Amino acid sequence: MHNLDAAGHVRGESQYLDDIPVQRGTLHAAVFGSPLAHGVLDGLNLQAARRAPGVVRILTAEDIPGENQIGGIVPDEPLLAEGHVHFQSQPVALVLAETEAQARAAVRLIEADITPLPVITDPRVAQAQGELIVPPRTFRLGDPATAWADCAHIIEGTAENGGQEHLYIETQGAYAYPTDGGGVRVHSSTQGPTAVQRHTARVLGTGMHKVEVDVVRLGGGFGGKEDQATTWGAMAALAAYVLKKPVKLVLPRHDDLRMTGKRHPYSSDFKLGLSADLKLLAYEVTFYQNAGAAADLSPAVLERTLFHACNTYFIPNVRATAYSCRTNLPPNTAFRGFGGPQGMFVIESAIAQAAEQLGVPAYEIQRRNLLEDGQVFPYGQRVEACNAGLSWQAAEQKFDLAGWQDEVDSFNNQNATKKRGLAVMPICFGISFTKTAMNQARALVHIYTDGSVGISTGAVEMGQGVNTKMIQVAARTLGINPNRVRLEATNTTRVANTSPSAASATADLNGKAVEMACRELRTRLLRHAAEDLQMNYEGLDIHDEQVLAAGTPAETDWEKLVSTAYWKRVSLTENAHYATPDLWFDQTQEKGHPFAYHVYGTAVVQATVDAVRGTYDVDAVRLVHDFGQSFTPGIDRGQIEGGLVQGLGWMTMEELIYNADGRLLSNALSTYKVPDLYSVPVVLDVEFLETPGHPNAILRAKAVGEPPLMYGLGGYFAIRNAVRAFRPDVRPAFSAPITPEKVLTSLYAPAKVPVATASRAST
Ligand code: LUZ
Ligand code: MOS
Repeated sequence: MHNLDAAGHVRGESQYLDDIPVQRGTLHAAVFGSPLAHGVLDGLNLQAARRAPGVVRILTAEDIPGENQIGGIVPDEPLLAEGHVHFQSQPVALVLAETEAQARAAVRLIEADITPLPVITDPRVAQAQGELIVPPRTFRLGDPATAWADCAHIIEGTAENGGQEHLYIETQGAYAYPTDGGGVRVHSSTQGPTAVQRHTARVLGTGMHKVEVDVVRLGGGFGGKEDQATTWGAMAALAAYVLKKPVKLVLPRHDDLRMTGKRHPYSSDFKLGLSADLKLLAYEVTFYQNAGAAADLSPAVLERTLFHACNTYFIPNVRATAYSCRTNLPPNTAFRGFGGPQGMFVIESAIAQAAEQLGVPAYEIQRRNLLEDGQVFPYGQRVEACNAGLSWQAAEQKFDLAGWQDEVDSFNNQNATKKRGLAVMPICFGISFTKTAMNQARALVHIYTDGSVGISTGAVEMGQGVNTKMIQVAARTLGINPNRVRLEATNTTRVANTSPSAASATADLNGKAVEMACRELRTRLLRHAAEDLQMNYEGLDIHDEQVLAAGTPAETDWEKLVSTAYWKRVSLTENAHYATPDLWFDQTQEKGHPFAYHVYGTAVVQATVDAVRGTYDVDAVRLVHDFGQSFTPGIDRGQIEGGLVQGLGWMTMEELIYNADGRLLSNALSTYKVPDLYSVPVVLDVEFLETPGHPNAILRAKAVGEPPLMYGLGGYFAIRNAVRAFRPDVRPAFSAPITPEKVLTSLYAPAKVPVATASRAST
């Protein structure tokens, strides 16, 4: 089945936040952000802005009736700055005016009186000064300290990765208005309606029951609206509540780029030990995460970096330590992969460096160390139903890896100004929120008397096709045509206490709840059929799966069944609760069973570098991905393609640059380059690995949201290999993204001198 949203999108009929008709008297808001990255906020001069045309009111921290606090994991983030400012563009005041243009014009008339304080942008500097968001964490397996003695080869190095701007097409925003009885309704472009509800209630000093959050769909999220949509939802609600007027707040792109956090840059040290036959024996890694000025989701992101520190390899002796470092940048946040890609970039860099020093292809090391059933992850979970070897072998055979490498080598022999590089990128990604409690979801299913069905869940549609999946699950479980089923907007009054749509787990968690509710309804209807109608179902064991499948009612029977059930006063509504089974994690030991299952896959990536210009093309990506039993292959393929290209962008061209004052220099699309159509590999081959899927996955179709992003890491190493085909004597620093500038610097580096790191937050 295709994505049910597609027709509305191409016709321009799909409703986003900005398409909600505004009420008469709606005020428009614009945010004044701090001009400095760190300082004491001595005062604000609002006189000129207050007198500006159309301005109705300017709100500051003093106007907050409840708590000025929106921090989730750590309560360290005010909604509006008070006393201090901690990052450039941190929200300080909210201007309400009759039009959007008037609000934005008035913002420019505000002056802040700030005494500057020293600015930190480098996570290692922050760590050295004890500026940590949470205490460091260490995952351990075996004992590297003693294992080094057994290693034939030991390599050490550092790796740096930059951040990444989410660049959802729809910027952050919310529309809020007072409701009957002193409540407020918030239409928010958020992945986490409950987070918006909870923090809005906190800011207003009221109960969550007075705050209704409604989400139809987002024009993209990618993690950027998992936590950080809350700011704008709570601000719009605050103004609506205080002024008793409808208030709309939509960030202009420039504000969105400056004010919101991004993927975390990391700076990391690694030490890797190998045996003579290239087995990985020991790995020590230290991650310095650039968290920005407040915790946001950084501690959870840090944790996932540790979970994915070894990617898809078994290493018997591991010590991985991670510091979450407080800097004066906007708080960095969730972004597809959630710290996993950063961890995986370091182990892949370590393997690449080992390969280069030992004079073997990296894939020889990768292949010999793939995870196998019965081994254990450093966090204590046993490796089960592992498809690492299966996907590797499938890729090796389907794409004739050896023949492909020969082609690349002969191309390189025949070309003086162009060189090719090949890299293999296997992935392993754990599916579940690492915070066990978040792995729960609910679904509310109504069957109406005409046989049509309305479903509410906690899932937020953000282009990933989750609505189509929920409808499929319901239609299959009830045995009816999907066109009878509608998915309602995500609303906190219908489904409460939801986890954000995140962690690749939305379809699994909400889908399982939909499946449970629909099963219960179906069982109830079949019982009614057997007992009251003496239809074909008489005497059937309605709990038997096979009988259920065989007994799918015909369409007309369905309508009769539903209508007669209603007249017999059979309930046609069901509410189900799903919690992923068998999950636990003990943070004191850093051991447990945090994931419902893992997703595997293997990509082979080819890049061609132009030695004259330093430019490159990632010209072919062929991959084998572990979808399990996909029931929406078109949508799932789209997720792989999109994730891959997003990962390639992060690794190759997307370069966030902050200056030493903490100011974002790459603050527009003229200076921040993202992949476009021409960046998509000309050859993009997505093969489905034949596997039975996993019982914890919805209808045995494995999660597809985040894992494919990490295939993009292959682009980095393919380009690097091409550079080294020109210059085998240079070993470029492991510094992502590998921009054309860095490629050129490497190509023209003085002989035998490693090229210095070119991109750190402090440059
Ligand atoms: N969000 C979260 C996530 O709160 N916990 C997670 O483990 C996670 N993983 C991926 C993306 N978002
Ligand atoms: Mo996400 S990074 O699953 O919001």
